Amino acid sequence: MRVFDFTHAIVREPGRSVIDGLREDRSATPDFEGVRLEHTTYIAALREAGLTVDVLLPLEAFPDSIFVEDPALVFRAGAILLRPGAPTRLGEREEMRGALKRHFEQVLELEGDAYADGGDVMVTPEVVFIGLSARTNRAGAEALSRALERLGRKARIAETPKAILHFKTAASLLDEETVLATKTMAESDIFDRFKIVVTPAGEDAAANALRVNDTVFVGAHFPRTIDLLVKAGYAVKALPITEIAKLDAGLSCLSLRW
Ligand code: CIR
Repeated sequence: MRVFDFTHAIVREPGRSVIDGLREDRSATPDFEGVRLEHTTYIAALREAGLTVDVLLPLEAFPDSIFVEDPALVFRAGAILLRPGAPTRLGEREEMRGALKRHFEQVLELEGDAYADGGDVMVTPEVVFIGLSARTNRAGAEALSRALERLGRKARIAETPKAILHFKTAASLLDEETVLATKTMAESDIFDRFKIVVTPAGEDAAANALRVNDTVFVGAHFPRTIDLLVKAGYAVKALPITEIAKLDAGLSCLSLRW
């Protein structure tokens, strides 16, 4: 099985509080109905790709809790409960525990007071990249490396370029040997063993794409990236993500997949 072959996913419906989620740019408020519609469309795309989706109930107390990828990391062999780096998101960890216990026999935990967000973790066939960021500190990355080892995965800690929220804000896996990455990420030596498709100018945010089985999910508002990927032979599913993008998020962080 390839690292992007999945049969299951966990998502969480947005609560009304989602519009109060963390975001750098306070100028445009996301529209709740818009977020909900984009989220519903995303779930439908996962199902269409063949996944069984466990939809968790909204959590009004945690505006960012639709981004289920940040408090946990899952593999077929087991799950890891993380410690999100944003103080307002740390409580999402406990809210995820029950769902992980339901689906996985083995649930490991990031211990101590270190922190790591799933958005900083990119699983590739050989290694699992852990990007250091404002949300993932070195102690968190090291604790996560040890947990990954217990699940039979080798970790590689990397620097996330400055001003990028999460490692996967700027890169995603397209296939076993190719990544989609922003120019900045492509120019670092992080992906020296990969072929790199660079996001076209003005479409940096398209790098937060998501390979699910034979399909690559890409934001529908990135026509040049879509064109590039289609020409390269990928089966692309264009998904609306403009309201959710106002919350500094993309397509990978909306689900946990295994
Ligand atoms: C946050 O700042 O935590 C949320 N508003 C967005 C999180 C997006 N997650 C991700 O990129 N992995």
